[in-house]
Amino acid sequence: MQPIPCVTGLPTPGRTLVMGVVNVTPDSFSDGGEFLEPDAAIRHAFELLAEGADIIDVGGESTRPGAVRPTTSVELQRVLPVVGALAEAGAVVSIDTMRPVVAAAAIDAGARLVNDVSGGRAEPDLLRLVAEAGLPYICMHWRGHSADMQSKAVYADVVSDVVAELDAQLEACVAAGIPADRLIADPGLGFAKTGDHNWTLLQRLDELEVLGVALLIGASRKRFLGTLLAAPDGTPRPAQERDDASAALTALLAERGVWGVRVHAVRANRDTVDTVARFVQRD
Ligand code: PMM
Repeated sequence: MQPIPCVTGLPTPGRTLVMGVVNVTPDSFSDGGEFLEPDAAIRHAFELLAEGADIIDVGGESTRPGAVRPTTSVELQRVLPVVGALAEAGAVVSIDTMRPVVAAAAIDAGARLVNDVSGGRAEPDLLRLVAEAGLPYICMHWRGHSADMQSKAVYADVVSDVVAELDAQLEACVAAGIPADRLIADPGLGFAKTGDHNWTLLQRLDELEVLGVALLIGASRKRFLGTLLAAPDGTPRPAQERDDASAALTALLAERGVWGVRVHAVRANRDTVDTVARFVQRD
């Protein structure tokens, strides 16, 4: 068990943080269409906060394999009312976007963290914007947009390749002016990765510690869990029925001291994190 690292500008509860997901999209694999109306998204986010989410991650672009990107104005329309309402209520809001324009508007509306699944590779200007705003930043391993990312799931050794590529992405963040104590690295499970790649990354997570920054993992409801839990006829378990497996992974990750988990079912995952925190505490 590693001590949980601190990220400047974000809560430090002394346990793994729970980031609750709110996808304001019609097509996310995990909850697409459920929270497309701002009121529904806001209501859902407040439920997640009541269940113990430390951070709410608001996104307006689905990144499921093959997804078509929304226009910038559609993305803005989706996320801004939700970010504004949550920030006004005092919640710690993360904006899940690759676009500097969307990040800037969300920061104006009160977002306190930028979650960029492209890790600065889609639009490098985003890094300078985050540096100037003095905010923390999630830098995810990324090889390309969702439309064709699965064709890029080719590695000599997935762990060493992801570490080397993430290290270069983090270096670009620091060069743009984001200090290391505001950086969070994420191996990007499912992004240009097969199910086996995801499992290998999880099994060898300790090798990501060389990156020297806090780690966030987004395993919740992902396809590799649907495959693991498939019915006897091979039909993958539906996304909404993968929460027990997601919480099982959270237990293992919390025990290893990861900084945060990005999840849909907040109550189960927060209960898991609290249970692990008590289990590893020696009085
Ligand atoms: N996964 C998704 C979206 N955003 N952000 C980070 N940092 N890490 C992830 O693994 C990640 C993400 C896709 O999953 P979703 O459709 O459930 O949001």
